[in-house]
Amino acid sequence: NGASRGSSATCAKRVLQEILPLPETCPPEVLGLRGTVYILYDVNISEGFNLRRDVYIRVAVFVRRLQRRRRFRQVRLVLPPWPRLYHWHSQGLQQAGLPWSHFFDLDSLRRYAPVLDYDEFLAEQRIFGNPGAPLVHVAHAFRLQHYEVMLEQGIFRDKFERVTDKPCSEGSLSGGPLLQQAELRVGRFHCVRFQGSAGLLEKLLREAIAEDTAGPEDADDMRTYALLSAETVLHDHWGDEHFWQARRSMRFARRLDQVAADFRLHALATTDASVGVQRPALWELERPKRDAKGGDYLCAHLRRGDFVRAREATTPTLKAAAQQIKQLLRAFNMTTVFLATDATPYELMELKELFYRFRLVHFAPESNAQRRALKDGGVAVVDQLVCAYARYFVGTYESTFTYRIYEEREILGFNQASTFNTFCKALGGSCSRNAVWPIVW
Ligand code: GFB
Repeated sequence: NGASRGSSATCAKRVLQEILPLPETCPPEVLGLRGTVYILYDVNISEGFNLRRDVYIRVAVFVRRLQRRRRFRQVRLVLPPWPRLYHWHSQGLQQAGLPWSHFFDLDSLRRYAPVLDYDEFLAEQRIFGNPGAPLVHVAHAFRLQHYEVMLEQGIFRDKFERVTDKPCSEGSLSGGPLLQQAELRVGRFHCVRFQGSAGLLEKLLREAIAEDTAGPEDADDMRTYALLSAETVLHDHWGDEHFWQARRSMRFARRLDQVAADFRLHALATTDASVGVQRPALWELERPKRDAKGGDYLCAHLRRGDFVRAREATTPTLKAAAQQIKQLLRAFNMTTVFLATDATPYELMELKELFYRFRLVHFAPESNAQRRALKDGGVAVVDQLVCAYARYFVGTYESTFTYRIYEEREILGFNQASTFNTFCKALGGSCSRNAVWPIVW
C-alpha cells in the first residue's frame, strides 16, 4: 500500500547504492516513482518540540488523505531535520539537523503516512536526478502567513491568497537557506496569506502543479514543493479518529523507549506488566481500554524556564508546586514522585530540600556517552515516557509538553481522572485547568 512504499523505495535505493554501479542518471520509473510529489515542510524556528509534533499530525493527516487522489498517488512527506531548538541548552552536543529517526519510530509513522527522513529524500533525489549534482530543486516554496484580519463580517472563512502587495523573497524572509539545508534551491518563492485547515493545501498545490505542467508529457515528472511556517495550518478535524490514528502512529524510537523502560525498572521498580500496560507491537492493533494501573509513583511535569517569566500568573513557585505534589502523594498514599522538569540544577536542589520524608526521583543520563547519545531532546522524551506510566499525573497549565503526556496516557489506557490534572498557581486556590481531550477510537 501507499504507506509502505516509502520504505520499499528506501530499501531498493540501498540495494542500488550498495550493489549496482549507478548510471549517470537513474530514471524514476526504475523504482516506480514516476510522478512523485515530495512535500517538504518547516515550522517557525521559535516553536518548541511538542508543538512541532502537533504540526506533524496536521500535515500527516492531510498527506494520507491526499494519497487517495490520482495526481497524488505517489506523494511523499519529507520530515524536516530538527534544527537546534531554543530549549536545548546543553553545550558540547551536536544538536542541529537531527533526523526524525533520532526521536521516532519511522516504520511506525510510515504505516500511517508516506514519510521520508530528510536524508532518505536526498538519497532518492540523487539517484533519480543527477547523482553528481550538489543542489536539489524545489519547484515552489510557499511561506504561509496569517491574514491581518481574520473575520469577514464576523465569519471565519477558510481561504488563501498569494501576497502581491508586499515584497516577498526567500532571502529577506527566511534568514537562511530553506529548512537550513544548503543544497535546496527554490525555483519560485511565494508568500501566501493562509487561513484554514490542512485540506485547503491541496488547492494551493494543484495551482502550483498546473503552473509547472506544460502538457500531459510533464505530468509524470517528479516535483518538490515546500510549505514554510506550516504551524499556520489548522487541523482538518482536531481530535477525531484520524488525529488519534496519526498520534498513535507517532511512537518514540525504540532506543528511547528502552532507556525509559530501564530507568522505570531500576529507579521506580516498575515493568509494563506490573503497571498493567501491554502495548501491542503495532499501533494498529491497539484497542480502547481504561484499566492501566501505573507504577507506584506520581509524576509531576513542572515547567520552568521561560514559563516562570512569561507565564508568571499561572506558574507555581517551587514551594507552591512542592506543596501541591505532597498533598497529592498523601491523598493517594504514595511516597515517590518522579519529577519531569526543565528546572535549573539550582532549582532542582531547592526542590529536593522541599521533599524531605518523600522520595523525589529525577532522570539524568547515567554517563556522558548516554548524554551524547540522547541529547537534550532525547532526555525530554524519556521524561515524557516515564510520566506516561505513572499511577497519577499532574502537569503544567498550557504546556504542550504536558499535553503530549496526556495523549500518551490516553493511548495507554489510564482513566481520565489520573491524567488530566494541572498545577495551580498556589495550593488551595481555584485556578484554570488544562482542557480535557479524550482519545477517540
Ligand atoms: O516542548 P515545548 O514546546 O513545550 O518546549 P511547552 C519546552 C521544551 O523545554 C521541551 C524542555 O521540548 C524540552 O526541551 N522541557 C520542558 C523539558 N519540560 C521539560 C521536562 O520536564 N524535562 C525535560 N528534560 N525537558 C512552549 C515553548 O513550551 O510554550 C514556546 O516551546 C512557548 O517557546 C510556549 O514558550 C508558550 O509548550 O511547555
